[in-house]
Amino acid sequence: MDLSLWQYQFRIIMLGDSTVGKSSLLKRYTEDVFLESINQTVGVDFYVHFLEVEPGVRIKLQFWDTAGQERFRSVTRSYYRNSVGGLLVFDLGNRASFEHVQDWHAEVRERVQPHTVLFVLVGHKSDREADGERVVGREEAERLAGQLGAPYVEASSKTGQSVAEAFELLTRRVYQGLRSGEVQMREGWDGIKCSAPRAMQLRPSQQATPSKENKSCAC
Ligand SMILES: Nc1nc2c(ncn2[C@@H]2O[C@H](COP(=O)(O)OP(=O)(O)OP(=O)(O)O)[C@@H](O)[C@H]2O)c(=O)[nH]1
Ligand SMILES: [Mg+2]
Repeated sequence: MDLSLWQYQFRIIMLGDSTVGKSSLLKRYTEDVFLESINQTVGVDFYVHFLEVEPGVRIKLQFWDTAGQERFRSVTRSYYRNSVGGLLVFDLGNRASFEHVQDWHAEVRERVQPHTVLFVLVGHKSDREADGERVVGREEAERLAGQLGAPYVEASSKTGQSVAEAFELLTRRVYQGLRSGEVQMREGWDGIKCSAPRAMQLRPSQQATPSKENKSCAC
């Protein structure tokens, strides 16, 4: 498979308190590994992954893995504006990380104006439930997700449970948002980019009748 072929690039930002497992989620999703001992993120790290959202439509996902620690906030904030998707992560065994989700959400929403960011809420480290370490219930997490207008997924990077589901849900949500006009490509904003020539290589039928989203490509 030629990974250089993609039609859309989505920039996705990882959000949540330090130690909730943002980097671990990305490592599991992009490399299928889990590390008990993993370095704290310093500033922002960068990951890439490709996903086919429907036959012939390949998305390049560019992930910005932000440091949850407050001392890096001035650096991480500068990445909010050019994101189209956000994975809001909390630890099911850490009440404070759940209570801070609304702050992360509000801060990103405020800074990304006038653009739109679509979110998925992730209750992470679901494997800890087996050890009686869950302190956030599914119902209250679903309630919060409802208030934020985001789907909710419980996942574990340790076991791999629902990790791909969380990322794919967010990617499909952005893709649907793009098709429906909920999110739009704009000059001077890097949340979404497109690669029209490659789209034509992948879907020759679109050369004759370009789809709505290809027509609006700025590239
Ligand atoms: N039990 C369990 N532990 C996890 C899971 N995911 C991550 N961890 C552990 O949680 C700790 C923190 O994980 P990180 O991925 O570094 O957390 P982070 O959110 O990236 O932290 P910052 O970079 O400081 O913002 C590490 O010790 C991981 O091994 C999981 O699904 N289950
Ligand atoms: Mg990290």
